[in-house]
Amino acid sequence: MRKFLLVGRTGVGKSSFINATFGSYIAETSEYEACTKIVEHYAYKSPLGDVSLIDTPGLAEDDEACDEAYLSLVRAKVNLAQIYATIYVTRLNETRFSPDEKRTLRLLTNRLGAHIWNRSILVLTFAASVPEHQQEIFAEKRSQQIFDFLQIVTREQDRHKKFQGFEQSWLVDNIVENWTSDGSPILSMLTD
Ligand SMILES: Nc1nc2c(ncn2[C@@H]2O[C@H](COP(=O)(O)OP(=O)(O)OP(=O)(O)O)[C@@H](O)[C@H]2O)c(=O)[nH]1
Ligand SMILES: [Mg+2]
Repeated sequence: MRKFLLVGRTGVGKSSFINATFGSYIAETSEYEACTKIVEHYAYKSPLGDVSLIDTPGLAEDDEACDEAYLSLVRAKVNLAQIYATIYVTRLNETRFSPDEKRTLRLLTNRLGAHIWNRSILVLTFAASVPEHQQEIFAEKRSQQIFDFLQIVTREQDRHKKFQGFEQSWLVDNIVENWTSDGSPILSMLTD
């Protein structure tokens, strides 16, 4: 069973991504308030093999103490050595690289370990909120900012093991139906 750990700030669409993958509402989501408070494993049988998607509480909801508590919970509930890949979820339709996002990336690296990025996927949500002709350029900008910052924070931890880049990067919209005809991108991670 391949296990995927979903992480990112509050409200970016981690739980919604799970629902979109399963095609049903199993992970609670919320428009107006930080929603997921626990770490939950969702198992999924696909024609290509079994998958587990692990939902986690969003970071940057409140102060750093809150983030620390959530990350302790992740460490207690998840065997990180068994994670096949980390899925970092963030919104495509943000035009600034926010201090919240930097703090989130730094805390994830410091508290869970730089190795969580060894096999990692970037999921850019709210894609349909960006005009089609700008999606490519937004995606490039967002991933470059995140890549550059992760190189810095991983090098701080161990200068020989700096971030090598995301294995894949997916543009998704969890809410706008039929946004892509390709089905769940998770399936592409099961075929090798
Ligand atoms: N338009 C659009 N809305 C989305 C998308 N993904 C999530 N949303 C909406 O954004 C809000 C937050 O989504 P959640 O899935 O609860 O976000 P989360 O990352 O799980 O948040 P926490 O549990 O607080 O960490 C909900 O109202 C979703 O319907 C997307 O791709 N497009
Ligand atoms: Mg959630």
